[in-house]
Amino acid sequence: MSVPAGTATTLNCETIRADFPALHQDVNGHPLVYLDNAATTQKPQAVIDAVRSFYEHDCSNVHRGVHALSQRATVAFESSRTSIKNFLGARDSREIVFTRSTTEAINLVAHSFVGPRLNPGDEVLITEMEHHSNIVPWQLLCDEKGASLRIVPMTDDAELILEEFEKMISERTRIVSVVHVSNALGTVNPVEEIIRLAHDKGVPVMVDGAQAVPHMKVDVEALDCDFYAFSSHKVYGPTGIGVLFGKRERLLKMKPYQGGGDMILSVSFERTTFNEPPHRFEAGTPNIEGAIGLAKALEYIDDLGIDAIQAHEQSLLEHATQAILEVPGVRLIGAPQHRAGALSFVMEDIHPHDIGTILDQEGVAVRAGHHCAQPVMQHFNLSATVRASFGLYNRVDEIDALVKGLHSVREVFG
Ligand code: C6P
Repeated sequence: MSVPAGTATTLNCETIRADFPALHQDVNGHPLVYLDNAATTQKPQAVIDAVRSFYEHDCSNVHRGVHALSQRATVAFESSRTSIKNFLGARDSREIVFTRSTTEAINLVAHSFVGPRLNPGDEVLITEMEHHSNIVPWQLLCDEKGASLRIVPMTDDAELILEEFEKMISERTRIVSVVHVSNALGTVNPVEEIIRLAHDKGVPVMVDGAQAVPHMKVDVEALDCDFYAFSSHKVYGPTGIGVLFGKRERLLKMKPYQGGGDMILSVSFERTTFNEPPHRFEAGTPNIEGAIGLAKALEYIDDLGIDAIQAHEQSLLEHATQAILEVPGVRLIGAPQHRAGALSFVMEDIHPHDIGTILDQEGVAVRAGHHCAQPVMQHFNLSATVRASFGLYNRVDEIDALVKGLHSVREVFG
């Protein structure tokens, strides 16, 4: 596939789909309809080839060897960091830390930035629509430090209540950590405004961008966030690698996350001195092929144009919203003004797991469960929902297959 950078206004799904080998298979006798992109995305051939090429030609450790393979691996690894810096609109590639995932990025900030600054009685402010990855690390830290975790509520439409947020930021707040796009609801949060309000009170902000980066332009400089995290596997890249953007002045003042090779300048039994960021936070041999594959995935997105991807996915969401609601007994969860990537719904008297199982019989892959966001489920008094989540390769006829599957569910359950 070759589309000149930034020129695409609509996506040619057929050309794109040809790039994704895993999409071309039958599941339970039906062509696969993959609508579980919020859990993880399929990978284009270019990403698979980049990972494979590393193992076939350049396989070596980074930052350690003087030999040719190690130098090639180091150049490829570090130029991936530069690609990610450009993709996120960061100023400096030293602001890009490779992690295992969004989860690890949040844990890193909790441990190395907030932990040393958190005292008994201090507060960490998150929201009611967080993924467990943006709840539990803060809970652990608050318990350890005698601090409080405070929760910004949301409405039944699944929108954050900003007036409450404003009231809850206090002189005790040490960080605001907020999800950019909710994985369980699809709500796009007004993070620009949240960051501005927090900064007005001198409070740093961490953004969980796991579900935003695949669906919209993210510019960390324009957002002015202090930290931003995302996972490669949700943006068509390999699993096992994620990214933490951190403002340089913040990273410079942070203590290491883990100890080991590559994060040090010198070690003796008496004293160890630490490397500069980002290496200070990357102990041990990194996921080299993951970084290379991720850079390739971001290049793939850039070639299509993130605006074209967003427009395509928005039209899928609009179609899905209308079509699903026409199925008797279906109720969508939340009605936010801005939604991206995912829709959650329930069907009267039918458990989401049963819906997911019957859809799978028709080749339709969705997620059924609490989506690692149990407080969201509690808000709506539910134990689970069905979630359909979309990616750049999905087509309108796949939504029609989902809707047909939902009619089958009704028939099975009378
Ligand atoms: N959500 C989902 O099906 P990791 O596992 O570290 O790559 O991503 C964690 C994470 C953090 N924040 C948000 C908003 C997320 O959606 C996720 C992952 C997947 O919704 C798997 S639970």
